[in-house]
Order: sequence, then C-alpha cells, then structure tokens
Amino acid sequence: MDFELDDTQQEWKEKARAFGEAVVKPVVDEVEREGKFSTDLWIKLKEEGLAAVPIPAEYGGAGADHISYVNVIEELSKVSASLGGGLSVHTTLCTQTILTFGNEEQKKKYLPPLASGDVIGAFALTEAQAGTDAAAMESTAVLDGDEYVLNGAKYFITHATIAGVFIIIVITDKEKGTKGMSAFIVDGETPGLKIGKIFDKMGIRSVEHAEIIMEDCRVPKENLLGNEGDGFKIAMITLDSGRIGIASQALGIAQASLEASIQYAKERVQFGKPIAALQAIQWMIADMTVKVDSARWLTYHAASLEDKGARFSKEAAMAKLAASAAAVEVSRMAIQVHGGYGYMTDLPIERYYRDAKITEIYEGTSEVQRMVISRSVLR
Ligand code: COS
Repeated sequence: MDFELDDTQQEWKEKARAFGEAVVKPVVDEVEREGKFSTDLWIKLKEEGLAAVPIPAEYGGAGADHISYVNVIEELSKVSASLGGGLSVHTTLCTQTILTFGNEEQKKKYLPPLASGDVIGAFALTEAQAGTDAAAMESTAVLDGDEYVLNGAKYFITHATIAGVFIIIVITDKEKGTKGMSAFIVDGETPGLKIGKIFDKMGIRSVEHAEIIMEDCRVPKENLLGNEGDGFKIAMITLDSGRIGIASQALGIAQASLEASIQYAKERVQFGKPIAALQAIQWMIADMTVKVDSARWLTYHAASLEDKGARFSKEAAMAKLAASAAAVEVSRMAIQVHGGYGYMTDLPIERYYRDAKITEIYEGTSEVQRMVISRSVLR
C-alpha cells in the first residue's frame, strides 16, 4: 500500500496551501476575533474552485478524488480550522449527500450552485436532546397534498445563518423508529424555516453554528431525498464520509501545531542553545510526529476506501478518533514547547488548541467512534 500523492493530488494540496498562505493567513486572526463567517473569504475560496473538489465535473465540481479533497481540507485547516471544517460540511454533508442519494432532477437543480459555491450547504440532524443518540429526535414531517410540513428545531447547525440549502432529517413515522425517519432538501428561503439561537463558541469561531426552527415549513414532496424511511441510513452514511473530512481538519490543526513547534524549537535559545537540543523538547517533537503521521495514514486509508466505493464506516471512525486525539494532544504540546508565548494570542498556537477540541465532539464524539469501531470488529 502506497500513500505517496500522485501529481494531481499534489497539485490540489499545493493549490490549497498557496491559497491558505496568501489569502487566508493575513486575515484569519481578524475573522476569528470577530467570530463571524467571512463572506469575502468564501467568495475567494469558490473562485479558486475549492467549493466542490470531489464532486463530478458534470455537476460543476472539480471531479478530483477524496485523497485530493482531504489534502485540501487539511491545508486550509492548517491556517483556519473554521474554513476547513465549514468547507467539509458544505462539500460532504450537503453537496455529496445530494450526489449520492438524490434523483437526477434533484442533482441537476441543486448540485451546480452548491458545487460552484454560489450557494452554501448545511446538514441538520442534531436536536437539543438528540446528539449522540440521533434516533431520539422529535422533529417531524407530515405529508399534506403535494408538500411535507416540517415542524421542530435542530441544534448546533454549521452554516445555518448563511446556508441556501439544508439537508434536514426528521421523523415521518414515529412507530417505525430509525426506519421512520426521512431526509429532505430544504431551500434556505423556505417560509417557516427560521434561525433561532446563534451559539458563541470556544473555538472555530468564524464558522457559525445556530439553531434552526421549523414552523409549518412546507417543502415540496419532490424534495424528499431517497424514499420515506431512508433518513437515518442517509444520515449515518453521510456522517461516515463527513468523519473523514473532520479527520482531515484535525490533521491540519495537528500538522500546523507540529510545524510551528519544530520551527520554534530551532529558534528559541535557552541555556545558551536552541531548545531543540534539549531532550525534553526532542521527545515531545518525536511524540507529536508519531501522532500526526498515524492520523495521516488512517485518514488517507479511509479516503482511499471511499474512492474505491468500499464500505468505510470503521476506517472513517478510526481516522476521526485518532486525528482528533492527535489534534488535541499535539496542539497542547505545541503550547508547552512555546511556553508563555504559546499561551498568548499573538501566536496562533492557543487557537489551535481551542479549535482542536471540537474535532473530538462534532460529527460523532470520540465515544461514538469507539462504538462504531467496536461494533464493527465484535460483530
Ligand atoms: N451505514 C449504513 N447504515 C448504518 C450505519 C452506517 N454507517 N450506521 C447505522 N446504520 C443502520 C444500521 O445498520 C441499522 O439498520 P437496520 O435496522 O436495517 O439493521 C440502522 O441504521 C440503525 O442503526 P443502529 O441500531 O446502530 O442505531 P443506533 O440508534 O444504535 O445509533 C450510533 C448508532 C450511536 C452509531 C448513531 O446514532 C450515531 O452515529 N450517533 C452519532 C450521531 C452524530 O454523529 N451526530 C453528529 C451530528 S452531525 S454534527
């Protein structure tokens, strides 16, 4: 098994890296401080052709493979975990879900504007009382003539404040449990779809998370994704893929933390020599390197399985579990290497640590990943 990037994959990586360095880096501190989504950055990102890397060209995407895509998310997340994570939600949880489960009419209507980035996508599964236990949701849809009427509320929804298209999972038949849930494509402008609480967060501050409220939100019945009852499986399969995106985001945070630490260790002089000459620092750098590389190979492996069309639930869960743990641990160690300077907001190191934590929580907590892995191997 060989994970050397081929020329095309390397080009995507370098394109994203160059974009991150030239366009994102100069403004990232400011947008993170403001804590608001940057439309300006998104416009530049879509103009660079980064809004739909793994979506086929016939629907307006770049038609690249998932190894290229995870490298794009990683490179962007090295500079802005908000942008990298938000792009993953847009591309995987929304756009790719329509590609995978939509009929031809839905794909023709929704994919081109999502793929170009003119419209931003969101995905709504979580509710205030239904997080890890996604099946405990209460929101409903009832068919009334040619429309489904959606009622309820969804929590912590990435891009809720700016999305033009939502994938929303609700109950259509309570008696049937997970087989009584359905997925809908909902236009952001649909009457009855409202924004509730906008959340203030510890990290990833420039990608917005909010509550959406559905009050007699009428959705044309042709916007049902798949069949009635497919919603839970659509959500689970979507999240398998999304978890590779979050693993890539985490990998970006970990890689940035490692690179900054290596550079600082070579420059910072204490006791008359660079701290890189001290064994305490060398061992930290060694441990950080092992964590980053382990996370990288698991993430690439999961992405390669997705490209092959094989089932990859376990591998995506392993990638996310390992990469998120690496992001938290390596960013924590990066602060330690940097000492007092790492704790101050002049450097991005403290931001890496704040941003890293969410990767152990969203798109399935680390405990959910362990459930998925153990169910798979103990079956
Ligand atoms: N791919 C395909 N089908 C899947 C699947 C997957 N990855 N995961 C589950 N399913 C299917 C199961 O096979 C089962 O189908 P059958 O009834 O036909 O056998 C059905 O879905 C129900 O699965 P299960 O019994 O495992 O459901 P649980 O309620 O026990 O939930 C977990 C399992 C905890 C794994 C699931 O609820 C989960 O992933 N929760 C976390 C949700 C999450 O990530 N939230 C973040 C929101 S987005 S920020």
